[in-house]
Amino acid sequence: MAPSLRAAQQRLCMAFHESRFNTDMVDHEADGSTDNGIFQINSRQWCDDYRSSTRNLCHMHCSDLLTSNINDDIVCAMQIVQKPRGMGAWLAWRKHCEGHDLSQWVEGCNVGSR
Ligand SMILES: [Ca+2]
Repeated sequence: MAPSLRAAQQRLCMAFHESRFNTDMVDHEADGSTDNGIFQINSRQWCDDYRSSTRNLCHMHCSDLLTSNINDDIVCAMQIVQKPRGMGAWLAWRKHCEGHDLSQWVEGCNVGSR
């Protein structure tokens, strides 16, 4: 299987288990930070929600992670994946996707056979 297809499976599985593909989902964490959008990106490290202190490593407002346009969400998620933990940054990925058979996630996408 092409590496890009394998990566797509991992990301789809992660996004489903984090947000059920809900782009405007906000989760409030015990430390006062928020997890935002389809990839549940946390405000402590990655975006600014104007309420908690943040490193804002993606240089964006958390509200931009709640729009139906997920291009900027993907750019931010790509930065998170570059870190040593990789996809392991997402708890739901570790719980539901890591080491699982993910072939269902690209079924019907018509990729890989051409
Ligand atoms: Ca967005």
